[in-house]
Amino acid sequence: MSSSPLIGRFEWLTRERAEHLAIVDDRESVSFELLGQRVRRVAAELRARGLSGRRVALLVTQGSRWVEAFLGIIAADAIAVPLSHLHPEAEQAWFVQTSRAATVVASAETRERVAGFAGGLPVVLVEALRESSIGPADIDTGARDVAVILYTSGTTGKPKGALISQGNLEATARLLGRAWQWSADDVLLHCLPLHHLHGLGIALLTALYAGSTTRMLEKFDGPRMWEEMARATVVMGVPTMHKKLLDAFDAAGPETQGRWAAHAARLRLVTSGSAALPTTVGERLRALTGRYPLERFGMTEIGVGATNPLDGDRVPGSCGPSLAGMQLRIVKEDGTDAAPGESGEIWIRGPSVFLGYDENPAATREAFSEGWFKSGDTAVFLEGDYVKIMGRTSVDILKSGGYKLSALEIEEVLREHEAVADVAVVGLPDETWGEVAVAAVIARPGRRSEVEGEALREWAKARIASYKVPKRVVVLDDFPRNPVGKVVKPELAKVLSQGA
Ligand code: MLC
Ligand code: AMP
Repeated sequence: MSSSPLIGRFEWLTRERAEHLAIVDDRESVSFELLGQRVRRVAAELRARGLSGRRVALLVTQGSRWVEAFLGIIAADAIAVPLSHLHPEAEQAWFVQTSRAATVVASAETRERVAGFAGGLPVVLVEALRESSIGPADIDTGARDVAVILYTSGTTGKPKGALISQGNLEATARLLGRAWQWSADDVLLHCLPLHHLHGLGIALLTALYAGSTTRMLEKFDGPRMWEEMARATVVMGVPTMHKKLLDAFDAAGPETQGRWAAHAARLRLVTSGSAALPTTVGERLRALTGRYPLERFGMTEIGVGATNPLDGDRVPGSCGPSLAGMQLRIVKEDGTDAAPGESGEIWIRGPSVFLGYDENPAATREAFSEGWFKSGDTAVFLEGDYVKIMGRTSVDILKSGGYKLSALEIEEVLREHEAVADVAVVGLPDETWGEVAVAAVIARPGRRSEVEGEALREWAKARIASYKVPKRVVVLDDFPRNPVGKVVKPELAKVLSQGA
């Protein structure tokens, strides 16, 4: 038996639930036994290549091959750096270099793209790794501290790499397994991106850990989700997915709606997280599924900190009390704990709190106070320890469709455009995305047309993921500024909302 908490659990599952399906994707259905065999082969190959203890990036189509590559990297005692197909080449190269990846694992479909940004690093195909002839390795990982690096945007320009251990991932899977009563009978319908904690730790690994089956789609697709719900017990999503599911429902004919409503009514659990769930969306889901969706609060750095109960009262607009096994405080500016109704910052402590930021001891130090992780979220306790999130403490952090965006990172990129004299990015409320990034730009004299309309957006798409590209660019003569010349973003947001 492996000494590693996460891999040890999978080893047990591959024996005890050998025939049970672990992953079902559009190509194949993989039992726990087969998953275990393939993970061992991937691990054996990676070890033979001297990658234990090294960082291994992966850009693999979502599905069984992604899971095999990811678990194989961990079982080889290497550190996984999941990449996303949404990032253009320049960003991918940055992630690979910054993480100091030694190799990139690709799949047949992603091979060409990976070759474009791997910068001379070896590229190996998961299809070859999982058919290795070396012979399955005995998994005896030393369970080095770091299992995975997930990049998350912060209040500084570039994203920071959060160092997450196997113990962290195991804790999230175990605590959620208990709180949400996961069982081997569950079938998770999975459509979340796997390079973020929601899709990876909260959804996929929690389901696998419980010995459940995961029906994995390559990407979110409203109508397909409704059809696949027929065979699912659990659906997890960000609020934008739930909104888009409802939009797809509304666009369907009466017969289809009847079928989809029957699928929804059979679900055991629908969860929402990564951003605030609008109560209008929640209530419509209640009407279709019979229960208000279970909203919970989480973060890359901490796993899940608070959750509404599976069986008790789910309070719309709240994320429930702290997850059993985690501790949560709301701390006022003066460092004392907030009484119910008083606002403060959420601080978290517990087994799923990450190890720190990669190569960034200053940011790590700043993020903690006496062992508590300071989330940067403002919140209040309602009655009965239920937490209500009021928003981010920093105006420069946006949440759009569940992705965390840094206004400063986007500004830094847009400022490189030669026709841009100055730029400020703010978040504006949006029905579908929760919040959208909008860029206010001061153009250099005579160069307005180079940034107006779609011009700056198109230019930016080659440099940053399109979900980070501001949905709207507004050219202004100047920004609202304070006496020392600093842009007053709340004022700017008002100006931009009026012009919307
Ligand atoms: C896509 N676009 C977005 C966007 N997603 N723009 C802003 N915000 C987003 N989140 C862009 C596309 O690039 C495209 O740009 C245009 O919007 C239309 O895209 P689409 O086809 O409508 O989008 P879709 O593919 O359906 O994606 C929507 C989505 C996706 C909701 C499925 O955003 C998504 O997977 N979000 C999940 C994010 C997530 O997992 N976060 C978890 C973080 S962990 P253009 O210009 O090319 O047309 C965490 C911890 C916790 O937060 O607690 O869970
Ligand atoms: P990320 O850094 O991408 O992991 O995003 C974590 C952030 O998402 C948290 O700090 C919150 O700001 C936000 N978040 C997560 N869940 C919720 C929720 N249920 N309601 C409001 N915000 C949330």
